[in-house]
Amino acid sequence: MRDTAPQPIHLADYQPPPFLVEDVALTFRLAPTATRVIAHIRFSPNPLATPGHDLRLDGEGVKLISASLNNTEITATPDATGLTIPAQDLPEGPFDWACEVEIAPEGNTALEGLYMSRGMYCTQCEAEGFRKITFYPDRPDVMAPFRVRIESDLPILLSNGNPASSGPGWAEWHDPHPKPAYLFALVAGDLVATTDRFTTMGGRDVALNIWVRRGDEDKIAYAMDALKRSMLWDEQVYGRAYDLDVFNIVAVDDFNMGAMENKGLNIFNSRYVLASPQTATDSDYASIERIIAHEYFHNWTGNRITCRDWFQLSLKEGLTVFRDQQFMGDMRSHAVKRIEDVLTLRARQFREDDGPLAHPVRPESYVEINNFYTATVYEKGAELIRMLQLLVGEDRYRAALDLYFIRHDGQACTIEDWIAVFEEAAGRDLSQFKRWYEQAGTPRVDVSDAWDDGTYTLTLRQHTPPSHGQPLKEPLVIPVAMGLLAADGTELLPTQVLELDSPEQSFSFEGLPERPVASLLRGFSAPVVLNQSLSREHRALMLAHDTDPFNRFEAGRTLAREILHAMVLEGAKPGPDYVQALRVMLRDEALDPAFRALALHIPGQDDLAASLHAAGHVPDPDAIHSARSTALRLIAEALIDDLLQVYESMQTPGPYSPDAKDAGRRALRVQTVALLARADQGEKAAELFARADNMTEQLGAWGALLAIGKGQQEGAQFYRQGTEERLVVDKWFSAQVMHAAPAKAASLAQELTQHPDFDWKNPNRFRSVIGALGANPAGFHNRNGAGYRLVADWLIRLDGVNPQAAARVSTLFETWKRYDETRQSLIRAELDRIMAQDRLSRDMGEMVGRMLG
Ligand code: 0A1
Ligand code: ZN
Repeated sequence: MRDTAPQPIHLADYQPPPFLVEDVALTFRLAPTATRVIAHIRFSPNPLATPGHDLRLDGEGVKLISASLNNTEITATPDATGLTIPAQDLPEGPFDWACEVEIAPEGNTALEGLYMSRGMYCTQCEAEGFRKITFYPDRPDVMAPFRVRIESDLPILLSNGNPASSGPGWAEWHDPHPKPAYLFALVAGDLVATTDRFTTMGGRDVALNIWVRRGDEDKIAYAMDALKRSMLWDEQVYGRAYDLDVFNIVAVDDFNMGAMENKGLNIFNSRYVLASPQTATDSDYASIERIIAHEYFHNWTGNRITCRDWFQLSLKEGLTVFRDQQFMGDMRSHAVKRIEDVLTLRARQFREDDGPLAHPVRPESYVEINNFYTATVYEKGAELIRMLQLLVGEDRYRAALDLYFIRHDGQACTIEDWIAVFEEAAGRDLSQFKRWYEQAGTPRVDVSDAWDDGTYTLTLRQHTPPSHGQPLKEPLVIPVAMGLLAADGTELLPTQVLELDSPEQSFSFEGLPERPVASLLRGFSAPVVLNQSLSREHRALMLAHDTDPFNRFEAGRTLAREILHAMVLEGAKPGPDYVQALRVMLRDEALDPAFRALALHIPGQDDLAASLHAAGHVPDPDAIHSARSTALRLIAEALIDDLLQVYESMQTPGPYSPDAKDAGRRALRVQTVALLARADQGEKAAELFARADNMTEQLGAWGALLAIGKGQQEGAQFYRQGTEERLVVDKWFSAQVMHAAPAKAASLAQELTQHPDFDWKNPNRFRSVIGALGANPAGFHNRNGAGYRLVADWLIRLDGVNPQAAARVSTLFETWKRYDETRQSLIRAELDRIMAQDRLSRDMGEMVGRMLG
């Protein structure tokens, strides 16, 4: 255990930086074990700060070789987190600081700062990685233009901004746009580019380059296409154009997160760039499209306008996620995209918000900021913006954004700045709305209704459960989009938005011909749990007739959840009415196949564990797993002819195309083949596996076989064809673990960690085994505790080399308090064991400490 727990940092303690940076010039002499970094920085006192401060520069793991002030050499003695030049040693007014440091990228396994990935140099500076490169005021409200010179024998040398000049063994870059250090990037390697061009609406001719390792050039066409569509979309929808002459994207194999929006030089986890029909699934293609767009959109929401401090992270992330969701809806289907986004929100953010790691969209304190790149900051943050748009209307939303871009370009901003542009553009007070940023936890909205002679009255009550440090919550402004349906399915009242802003409120609708069924929270208009008790007939009515596609989906999902609860708790069986409703949906050719595929998915194990817990039960992962398996078998047996027919009809003629239309057909095909396997029709999946010319169908078919205890032969073939493809081998690992039978999952995962291809220091590979075990809840939570032990062993091991990646995976334990006493004590023992480690990282210490509460 560590002697002293690291101290939290509080939003309330924010102080403006005492010194601003006018200009930065960096020279890198690259060498794997001894890279030299020479920095020349011009500082000036910040007029907004009190005078007389020491100069404090952050720096971690950097060896100081020499330093000077205004060209006079000085001696400075760094401590563990940086160095201080006392105020009395500083010249009056602006001054030049220079220093030379040495760093060792080869030994940097944390993948933060400057590191190496298979012979290539690469950086990751968000959130606080720049301090591992040189001494610097490493905070987002210090923005400066950068000049960078790279010296190396490697052929390709890249940094932010525009190329300035180059010669044999060196290259210089200039980024004229002032930026915080977290957006700094450098790449050097033997890379090849595919180049394209884009002309902005202002007439700027931009070179677009996607850099990959030799051999991967054939896998970037889709990413390039997505980039060009993103650039055009941001001009057309937000009026935002690109602002440099080049836009570089680099794919790197070792990367902690998905991708990074460094100015003019986006760096991507290769799994979100590289795609061919044989190596990537349709959902990989969709992720590539989304993440390419996300990083590109950051150029305005994040880079041109950045965050004042890390508490404001959702200012850039929530907004950019909202923008990428809008983009994906425009590119594909709004209805399907909304359903997928809500499923992700519930699976990740509601899970977080209901457990010990709950925190507000704008947290008030943190120990390690890297632990706050969460579903709450990202996905719930995006939901807040969606609600703002709904509350003020699309035109005023756009006016607010225009004002935001004009007023704050080049600044480091806060959530207050953001709310203010909405208040001005919409002419309304949003102080109550701001609570959404400040209160953790998912609000509950309980519904009751009454009918009296033509008048229908809806009563809505809201409450948000207590969370760590926030025992009492204030009422929020909750936009509830709703409509009313008649018993025959016709719409009596089209969608309108109710604003629920008190603990309890009633809304009356007069002059109705009959008692209606209320279709509430259409489009999932607010990130809340809606408790509306409806009969099965009414849910079936909504499933068949609601004009809102989200609520149609939701009605089916809620029905399925209720049936599964009854199966888990009472051993019930799915009734014929539910099966018939599924059949109608499955056969409805007017419906988008992608929508039908989603509607056929029954709630997953974790969804059921959460919902059973919310209903006051202690979830039993074994019972959930077996109820789901039984439900899938019974549904499949009852629908076998329909499934066979739809399976055949969903073939995609012609060569593979990742577009939404074909992807939707494949999704339905894979979904039907997986159900057929449950009804003893595994040969269909085997056949599909053998014939498939694309990864979506191949992996879908293999997964269907694995889920019924088959697929050995297919697994061997899958591995053989993928040996040279790291991203395919990741899938080979994860599919086996995810689909393993509960009693065998942990031992299989354990066995796979001994496989020669289990390169555990590579974050993607680590997650493909250890993370995948968490995606097999009955396996992970097996009563013998083997899953818990294995995960804890590996978290401890990874924490020693890559704390950030390890801390993220530790969230597998975040739901531990839902479970029975035996499981809780097994998990507690593992969390205690992690906590007792000698050299526990700050990242892991904070996560486990919060989970232990
Ligand atoms: N800003 C990036 C994600 C990112 C965040 C943190 C990182 O290291 C701690 C790396 C990347 C994005 O939103 O895409
Ligand atoms: Zn982002």
